[in-house]
Amino acid sequence: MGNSNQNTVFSRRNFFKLAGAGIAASAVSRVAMAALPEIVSVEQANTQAPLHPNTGRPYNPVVTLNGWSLPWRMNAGIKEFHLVAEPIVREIAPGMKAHLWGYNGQSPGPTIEVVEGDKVRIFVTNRLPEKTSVHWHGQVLPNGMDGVSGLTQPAIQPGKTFVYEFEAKRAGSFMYHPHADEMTQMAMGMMGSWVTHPKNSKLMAVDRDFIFLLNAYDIEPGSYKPKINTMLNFNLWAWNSRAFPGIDPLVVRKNDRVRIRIGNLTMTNHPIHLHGHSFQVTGTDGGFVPPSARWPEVTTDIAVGQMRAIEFVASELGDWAFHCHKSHHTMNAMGHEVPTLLGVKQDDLVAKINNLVPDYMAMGETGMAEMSDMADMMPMPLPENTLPMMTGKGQFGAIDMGGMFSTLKVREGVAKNDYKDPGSYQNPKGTVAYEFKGELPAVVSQPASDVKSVVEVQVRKPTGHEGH
Ligand SMILES: [Cu+2]
Repeated sequence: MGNSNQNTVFSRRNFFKLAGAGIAASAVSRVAMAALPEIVSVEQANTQAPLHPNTGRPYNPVVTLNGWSLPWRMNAGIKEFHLVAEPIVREIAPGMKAHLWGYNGQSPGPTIEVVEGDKVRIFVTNRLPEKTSVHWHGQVLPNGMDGVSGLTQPAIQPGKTFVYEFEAKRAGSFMYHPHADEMTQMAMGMMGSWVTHPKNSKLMAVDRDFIFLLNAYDIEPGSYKPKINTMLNFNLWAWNSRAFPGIDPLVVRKNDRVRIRIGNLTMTNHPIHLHGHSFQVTGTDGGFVPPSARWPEVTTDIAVGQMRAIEFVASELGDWAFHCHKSHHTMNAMGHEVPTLLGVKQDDLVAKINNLVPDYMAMGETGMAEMSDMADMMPMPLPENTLPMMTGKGQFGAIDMGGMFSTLKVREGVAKNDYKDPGSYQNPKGTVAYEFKGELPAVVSQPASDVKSVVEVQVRKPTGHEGH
């Protein structure tokens, strides 16, 4: 921790304690004379309290899942932010840390929140070992502020600071990411969310407003750095650089109107699925969707480079699964190369392998869930710094999930700004699936229906091939 104003690193939690709701204002007073806005950095990977605006136009702040929003200062009517591109260490989930590149201490970088019509100035300091730039994905802005190195500006060389200035013209959900050596820098975790709130804070108002980015890494078990030229074979599917069980739950009060904004900066699409409710897609990175163009959904596909905002009323109490529907995206690193062993008797094999590898255990004979059940009973030795394929524990046992998975926790009487995990849902008596303990009836063969016999008649049977 340096004593220069421009180098101050502090715990955001303490900062909130000190400043209360006055975070933006106190940041200003401490550095009022400095040429550059203070650099705010965060060390925790858990969801931070929403940043309520203390200067500028009012708005309802978002909650960044496993992330935070960047404080700003007002300078002659302009909102000034300071982003620092730098190598960081991110906890992907308890038990695994990754050496990534990010902004202001974390990957993804902090969410930037402004209001439609705000004049914005963003200082970007490059502390990476190579050049970078920041592209403001989805913004309508002067061409020279678009952040495409070589095309719209010279790249920001290591050690240099560049200034971006534009007006936030359109309300909506956006992203930021480098446009210089993109393959490396995005594979290393450089990205962040951007929200432009509507000028009229009553427009599109919700009770809880979450945001996160979909991202993916290829980090070999036992190592710390992502492989940057992987195109398809990622082994860590993450939300805001966290994998389940490292992703916080989305906590809401019953009958809250909820918005979840999700941006995709991976190299594949993700069908995001919510249990127990139906939602509407109310926003894209092009802005809000007119009400007449919305339809009910329980899964929405988010293509590469897209941002989607979904909205619903959290009418159903419970712990509802919320996840990517590609089943390989709800798995963690260990186990991607495991062959299918369903139904394969391994007893003899294990005896033989045990001569060579004493600790070898047979796995997958009845499905892969035995891996998480086993981990439950006796933790298996894992290589250092990786995550078991499927994990997470619920009140009824192993959840068998990893990667892009979390829960929407709907509860009665949650206080307005309370986002802390309320624990497992207490299901009312008689509302949980239960075991039937009686006799099973015999299997009855369904006689072929008329339709089926018609089809059979129409199929020309091959003749003279009895031997086949
Ligand atoms: Cu997915």
